Amino acid sequence: MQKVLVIMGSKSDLPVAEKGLPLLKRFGIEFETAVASAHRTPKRVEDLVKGSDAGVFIAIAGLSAALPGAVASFTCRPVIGVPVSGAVNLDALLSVVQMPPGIPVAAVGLDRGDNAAVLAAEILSLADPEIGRRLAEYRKEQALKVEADSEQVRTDVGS
Ligand code: RP5
Repeated sequence: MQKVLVIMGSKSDLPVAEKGLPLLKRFGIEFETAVASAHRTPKRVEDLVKGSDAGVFIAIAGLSAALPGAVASFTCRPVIGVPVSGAVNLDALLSVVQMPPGIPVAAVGLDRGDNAAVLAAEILSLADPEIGRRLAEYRKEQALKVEADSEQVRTDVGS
């Protein structure tokens, strides 16, 4: 079950999803995408989740951002919620974080579709060493970038 279902509350959330999709590909994780609204198409959300064999769900939404919680209500598998930024920001962030007892959503930061993909990979790596190997490689690259940036800054400021 090394699959991720990425659900967006609206097509306008796609740029946030697109931060994570290349990472899922890189980690060798199969994914499907869908648009479904917690408020406008609740039955569609239910059907998508109940009909999915994904091991992890990523739910992306802004404004009242009910989608991650709605997805979690239909599954016992892990749900990662990505709040989408807007005019207010705290609305979506708090909505994703403030789940009631017993139905958690793993919230990442505003617009952090990339971190949602990495977290999904971390969860799936527990049962798949190849995903773990690719994750370790990715993390090493990130560390090397920081070191290269540090060297660049040192050169730029001349000390
Ligand atoms: C969009 O409305 C937002 O980005 C969000 O994903 C969506 C929320 O819609 P509902 O699920 O509340 O209908 O503009």
